[in-house]
Amino acid sequence: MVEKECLEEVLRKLKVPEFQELRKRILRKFREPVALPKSVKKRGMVKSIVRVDKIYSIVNSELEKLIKTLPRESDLKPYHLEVLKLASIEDYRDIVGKIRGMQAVLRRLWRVYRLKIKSSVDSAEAKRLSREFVGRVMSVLRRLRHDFDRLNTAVRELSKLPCIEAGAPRIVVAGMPQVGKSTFVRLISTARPEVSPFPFTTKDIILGHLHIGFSRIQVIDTPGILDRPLSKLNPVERKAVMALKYLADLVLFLIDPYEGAYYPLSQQLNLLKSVTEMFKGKEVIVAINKIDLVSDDRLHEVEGRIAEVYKGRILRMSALKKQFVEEVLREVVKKLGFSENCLKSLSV
Ligand SMILES: Nc1nc2c(ncn2[C@@H]2O[C@H](COP(=O)(O)OP(=O)(O)OP(=O)(O)O)[C@@H](O)[C@H]2O)c(=O)[nH]1
Ligand SMILES: [Mg+2]
Repeated sequence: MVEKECLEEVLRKLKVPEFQELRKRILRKFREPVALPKSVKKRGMVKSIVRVDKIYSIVNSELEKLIKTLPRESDLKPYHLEVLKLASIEDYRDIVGKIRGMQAVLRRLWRVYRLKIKSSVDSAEAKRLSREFVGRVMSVLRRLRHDFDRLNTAVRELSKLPCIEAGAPRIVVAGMPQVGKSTFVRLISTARPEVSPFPFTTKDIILGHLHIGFSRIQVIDTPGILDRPLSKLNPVERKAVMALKYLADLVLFLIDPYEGAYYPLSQQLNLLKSVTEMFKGKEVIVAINKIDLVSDDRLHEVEGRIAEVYKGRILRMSALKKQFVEEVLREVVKKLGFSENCLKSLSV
């Protein structure tokens, strides 16, 4: 069976026309010589009609492609709308509607000018009318210029999202920057997010799969979130919040216990508290990562501090050294409701 492409994949291939580029194409086409069979009469008038038809066909096919490919707002999932909002596009439906409207305006113009040219008195008038037609088309496109730019932003932002399946369970890996989210996701799933010693290495939502028996779990890497009020978060951090809110069946929250961590434990715990409060209905698993960097005493101290804000079981691992990663996975898989049998097939 051929798998249907997801919306994001379709959008990755879509090119929103750019006004200047379209303008150049139209002018080039308009200047191209028109070859007609010898038998054709009223050659000047026919050439003008051919030119008008060609211009209309270029513009109409661009608009048609857009209208056919762009999803309706009602087909977008809440997380798509959230991503558009983060890109300051809250009027997606209006933009697409405007393009549809302009397509109809262009069709009318084309019909009117064809008739006018057909009833022109001589080839000079036909030529003047075909020029006028191009001018009117340009002015319609110029009015759409800003909408094309915003649509381009919308398409780019939406196509950065991975193809999320509705059926397969999803875990979202979250935490402050640099706690090792991407290292963990790389290790346990098919995703290959970049890992580096600098905060905000991950700037987008990244999806990987973890195969267990015949099932697959969607593992989602997110950008780090800083400990600050929601209204102060930047658009990159807000993508992580969006993933937590809309995509997570289960949240795996990672903590860096190292005294010299990029962000102090107190801030990490504030964030953990905010996340559990903000997403009350969601199951959250907490794992201390980078245990290879700290002593047992420090580990106990960190566990004690976490327990002040989180009541569940606290796991430990080192994603870099591949220590106890399997234990974390077991907890994840168990919480997602997989059977003990499935757990047997897990290995890191
Ligand atoms: N010692 C040690 N280092 C680790 C471990 N896990 C990750 N690191 C290192 O921590 C740094 C950050 O790792 P990332 O996986 O990029 O962290 P992240 O949470 O995805 O960071 P952002 O994308 O910036 O939010 C890298 O230098 C990793 O090699 C671990 O278990 N032990
Ligand atoms: Mg990362």
